[in-house]
Amino acid sequence: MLERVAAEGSRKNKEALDRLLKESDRVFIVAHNRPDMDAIGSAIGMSLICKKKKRESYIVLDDDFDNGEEVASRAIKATKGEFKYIRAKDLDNLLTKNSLMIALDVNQEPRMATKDYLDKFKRIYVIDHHKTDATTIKSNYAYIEEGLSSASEEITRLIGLYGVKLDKMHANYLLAGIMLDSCTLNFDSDAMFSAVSKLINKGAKTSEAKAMFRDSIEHLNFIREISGNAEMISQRYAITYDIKDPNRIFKTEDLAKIANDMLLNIDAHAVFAIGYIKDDTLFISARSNGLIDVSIVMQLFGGSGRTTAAAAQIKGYTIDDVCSKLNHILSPYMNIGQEPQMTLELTKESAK
Ligand SMILES: [Mn+2]
Repeated sequence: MLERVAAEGSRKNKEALDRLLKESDRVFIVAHNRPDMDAIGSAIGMSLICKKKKRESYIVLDDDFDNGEEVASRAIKATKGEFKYIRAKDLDNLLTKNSLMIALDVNQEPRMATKDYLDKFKRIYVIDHHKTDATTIKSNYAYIEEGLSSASEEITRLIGLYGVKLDKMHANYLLAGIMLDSCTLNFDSDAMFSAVSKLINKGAKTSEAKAMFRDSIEHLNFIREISGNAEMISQRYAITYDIKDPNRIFKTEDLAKIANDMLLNIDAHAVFAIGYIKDDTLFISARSNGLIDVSIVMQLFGGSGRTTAAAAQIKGYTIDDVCSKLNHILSPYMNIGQEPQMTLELTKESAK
């Protein structure tokens, strides 16, 4: 996104936030369930804005938050004394008549810890970069823009507009959020780099943000092994799962890492990493180079995401079922010798 366009968006976002904050006494910030570093980085940034505007704010976590990204769990533990992290059930005691809910890095109701309390909020404000669908929350104000690298990028601009003092650690969390969702700054956006530059100016370091995600060599080898077992289909897309132990239970963040590794190292338009995350629940992590809209493919499995990164959680299927369904969905668009269509026009029909 061009910086000029982003700046105009941020100005409007600030205006709307100012208005909603003025009408509200408490703020409840919610990111997506099983948060990642973009979710937590942007939630921390928004808490700092609320502090500056003298509004009491809480970050609402889902009961499964510890099964999100490890680096996000570590950030939550490290900042427990500084920000008020609560669970959805705490809303029973804390909600006021004039509470404001702020959803960051999420727009779909089922992915929010506050989903059972939505009718209790008179005001809802959303900033996100995922696609919308039928489950998108109704809000008073929403800025949902796929041109954003991350929610953290937008919050970084808002922090600038509000004149919030950022310390080095907070700047590093926001930078880590941007780096996660931009595939380590692999996102050609003038506006993103200028947000990154602001964070570096506050003491953030790309090396330190990168180090938050660092893995042990054993774990890295494991990721590489599953990624390296990928099967290439029609010379266009690649699918992988744990061939040796198909019933293995994965962390969703590991399936994301496997998919990222595949996209980086395999000459494919789209990649899919499949594995169980519970005994009866499969997870697909999908990535693409932009020529195939994987969010549409994941929607056919009940999932969601962005053009280049999406995921789905599925019950009642085997890995074989998922593979053949993927092949069925994608094969018409994969004729060798032709470029795949920029955007797949898929309907529920094509998933059958
Ligand atoms: Mn994000």
